[in-house]
Amino acid sequence: MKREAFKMYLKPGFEEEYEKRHAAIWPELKKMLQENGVSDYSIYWDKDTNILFACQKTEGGSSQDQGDNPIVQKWWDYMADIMDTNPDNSPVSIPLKEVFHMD
Ligand code: RM4
Repeated sequence: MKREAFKMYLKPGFEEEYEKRHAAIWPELKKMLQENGVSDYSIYWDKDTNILFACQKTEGGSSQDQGDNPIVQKWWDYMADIMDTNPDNSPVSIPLKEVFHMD
């Protein structure tokens, strides 16, 4: 098991929409991520910068490495209107270095 963290970028003014869409996350996406070893997955929003900080536990790859799965790509396409994205609609995701952890 690894702990992974990364940051993404929300377009200004879309915090409520972002939270609303995630509260209704597609069951098939959630199931796919869990089956691919992603768990304990949280995303936090920094209101001052619109940066989204994500942390998760993984068994063999981050949620951000699952772009070859059609469900993930469909979700990324769905979310692209409110996030900073790459040309393929994947969210711009910058890995973060863990500098402290306490169980
Ligand atoms: C985020 C982003 C991530 C995805 C989560 C569920 O907004 O799209 O890639 O893993 O949602």
